[in-house]
Amino acid sequence: GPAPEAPDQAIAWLDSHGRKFGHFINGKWTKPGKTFASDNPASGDKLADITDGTAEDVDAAVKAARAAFKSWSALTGYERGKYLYAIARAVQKHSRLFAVLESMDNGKPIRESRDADIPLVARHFYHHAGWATHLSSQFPGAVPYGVCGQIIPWNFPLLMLAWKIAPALAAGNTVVLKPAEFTSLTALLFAEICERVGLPKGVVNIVTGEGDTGAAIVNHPDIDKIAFTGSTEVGKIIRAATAGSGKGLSLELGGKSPYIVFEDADLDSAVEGLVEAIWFNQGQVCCAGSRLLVQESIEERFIAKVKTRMAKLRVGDPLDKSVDIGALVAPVQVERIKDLMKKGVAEGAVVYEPDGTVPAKGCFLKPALVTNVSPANTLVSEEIFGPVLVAMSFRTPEEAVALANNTKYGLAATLWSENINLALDIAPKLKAGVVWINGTNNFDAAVGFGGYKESGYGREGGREGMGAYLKQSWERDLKPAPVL
Ligand code: TXE
Repeated sequence: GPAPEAPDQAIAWLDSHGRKFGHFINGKWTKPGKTFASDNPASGDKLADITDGTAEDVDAAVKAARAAFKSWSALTGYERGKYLYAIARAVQKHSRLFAVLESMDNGKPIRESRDADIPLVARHFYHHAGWATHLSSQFPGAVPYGVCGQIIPWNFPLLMLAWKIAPALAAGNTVVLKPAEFTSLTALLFAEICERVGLPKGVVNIVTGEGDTGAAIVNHPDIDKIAFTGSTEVGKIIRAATAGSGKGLSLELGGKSPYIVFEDADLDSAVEGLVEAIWFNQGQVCCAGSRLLVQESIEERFIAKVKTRMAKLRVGDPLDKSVDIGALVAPVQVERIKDLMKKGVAEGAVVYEPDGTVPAKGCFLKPALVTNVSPANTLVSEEIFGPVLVAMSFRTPEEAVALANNTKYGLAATLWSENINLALDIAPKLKAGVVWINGTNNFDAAVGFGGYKESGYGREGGREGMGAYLKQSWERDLKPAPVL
């Protein structure tokens, strides 16, 4: 096969920072403070030391963002759009470095960071550069919020940054963003991109840190809007913490999305879709198709096909271009998944894993298929966030809908059928923010993404996502009418 992607360029970049990073505040790098280690989950080796942001660091970043807001929001959309185009081009120019660094930091296969994550990042900035130019015609009277606090997870580090920063900047907001503690590196490289394209200082501020740093952002009195992607547990804390504060809020949280295969589906395509749905990014995807619901009449045949396909999935070095499943993000996530599996098995679940080995060192898990479960099983009800597919069967379309909606989440759903009448009948009955038919995990900057129920609220992408960073004309603070 082809030689693995070389890490040299990423290592040279880390070395150029002495492998120790401060924050990026007001266009400058701060001196590193108290730090924690960021490791490569495939090897366990330390990549860099990252500063654990304090409340004072967050305050400095908010002050910088507040000061920058005045002139940034006063630019025309066209002028802001030019910066977003410049960022998009710079991401493309350095896409190899970004992809390798992302795979080293997060553990995802290079094929995914190279072909999915980084191109989608560039796409998101291009798309929102276009929005910036058209704001006054598309959202007449709307104004930006001000300073946005943005907290993101570790599963798509740079892509989640793009989802947050691109619309915020297009609208004229300034931002304080905290990457997840496991994966700060591409956000820090992104800060350097902002420097290089000459983005005015204070428009983008990156503060690294753990949960406490995130909480300091959420609770800062001079932040106007919070955008969070992460666990439902933390989402609930943030919702409570911001209630009554007047801050805008959007939450993109967990999921347990159904993947429904009807008896008339193109089974081979449905199997390929399933690989994408649950084994993309080691299953660490909020909208992962983690609950297979297969019609009883084809259950045996379909499960056999899935097992055959699973045996062909290659688990290993994320920088190896032929690897399908890389490393999970951190040992704590591997332990979390193993604990859930133990619980599920104790409740009666049967686990299939293909033969073969995975690297002894590093955060690797084989793909797994869980059967013999009822809706009450932990593995059916809880988000596993790993390479674990849970399968159940149904007899009628009505039963498929009932099973699909029997969850506290509602982020995404997938259905496969060659019968367009059936597909169009079922799709609107699924309580999910996005429904894919005969395809899965299709993302586009032009389409809103977000959840129902405990998967959160608010949309990112599309017109709704753009509007989420603008105060609409009817929300603006009304000045009292002058007394004549
Ligand atoms: O998430 P956290 P964790 C789910 C998934 C995963 C589980 C745990 O099931 O196994 O959550 O992951 C910051 N105030 N998802 O513990 O803690 C934190 O520093 C403010 C699904 O890593 O929610 C990080 O930047 N911020 C999800 C971000 O929140 C706080 C993606 C997410 O971390 C905070 C990630 C606090 N009190 C996990 N505590 C998805 N929807 O894709 C932590 N943070």
